[in-house]
Amino acid sequence: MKKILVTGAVGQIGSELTMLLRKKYGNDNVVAAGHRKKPSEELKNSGPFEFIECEKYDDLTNIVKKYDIGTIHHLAAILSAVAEAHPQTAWNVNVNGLFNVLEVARENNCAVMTPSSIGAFGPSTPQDKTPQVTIQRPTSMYGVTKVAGEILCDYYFTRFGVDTRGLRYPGLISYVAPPGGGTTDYSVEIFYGALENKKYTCPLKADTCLDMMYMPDGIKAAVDLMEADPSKLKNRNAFNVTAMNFTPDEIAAEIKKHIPDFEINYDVDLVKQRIADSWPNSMDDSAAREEWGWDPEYDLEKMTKDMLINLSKKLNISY
Ligand code: AKB
Repeated sequence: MKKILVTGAVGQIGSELTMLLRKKYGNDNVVAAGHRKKPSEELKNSGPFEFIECEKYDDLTNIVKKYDIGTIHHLAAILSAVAEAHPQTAWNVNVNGLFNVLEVARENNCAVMTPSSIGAFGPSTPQDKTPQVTIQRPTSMYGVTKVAGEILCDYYFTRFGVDTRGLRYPGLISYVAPPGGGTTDYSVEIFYGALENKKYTCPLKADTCLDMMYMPDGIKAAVDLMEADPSKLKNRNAFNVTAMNFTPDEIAAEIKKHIPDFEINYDVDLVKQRIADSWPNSMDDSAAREEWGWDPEYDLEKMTKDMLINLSKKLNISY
């Protein structure tokens, strides 16, 4: 079989997606690529690992040829809060990096999966049950790069026939690798706070409602989308996918069911709040359900239970 390359393999999605792909398709068939961050022993030792910069054509093309890559899961990206602080870097990594990946994919006949995000929407988008196809005028740099990426992927499909596919992820929650600089990071940090200190100071207002997803559903979505029958895909590059939506107050109440003396308080980060306020409260993911059978397993209750069990084991804390 042609091999799979995962860029951003040391990141929040990449570290778990790589291991799932290795389990499914064989360790040697999945090449993990990181930028600077040290890979975990598990990631490094279970299959091929390479350091690359996706913005560098030679780095990418050499790896694709060396391993005879047929599919690229391109996850290397800068998240929303960091992108707001470093807009040029965000454009370079999120857009120029993707452009390079698409060009190398075109030359080597690879399929490409790349995530978009709820960040691709803005204040003029309908905020509730946001439709699959709607107004996209984001006001964050992250959103600008995500819309550009969606359109670039559409272009490579219609103009060159590259098999591009993508997902608009909501906030992703995981106990394995920490998120790095997103607006939705609070939904992971809150579990560390609850277990380590029985308290957490949230950077978003108590009633900020956002879509979220537990990582097992997130990585399953990427695999399922790439396995979907292409003739059924009408939307292709940016499927709305969600599994739950909640406010900081609501997730705190769910955690309290397991840790009754947990306390949440608020110290609003204006940059993150402005970004969160421009994103939908909830997305309509019926196109993903209809076109390739998207059906998440975890809701708020099930995710919270599983996060606490697994994170407490990882941190060696009982609750
Ligand atoms: C972020 O907060 O930047 C990401 C996202 C929703 O795309 N988690």
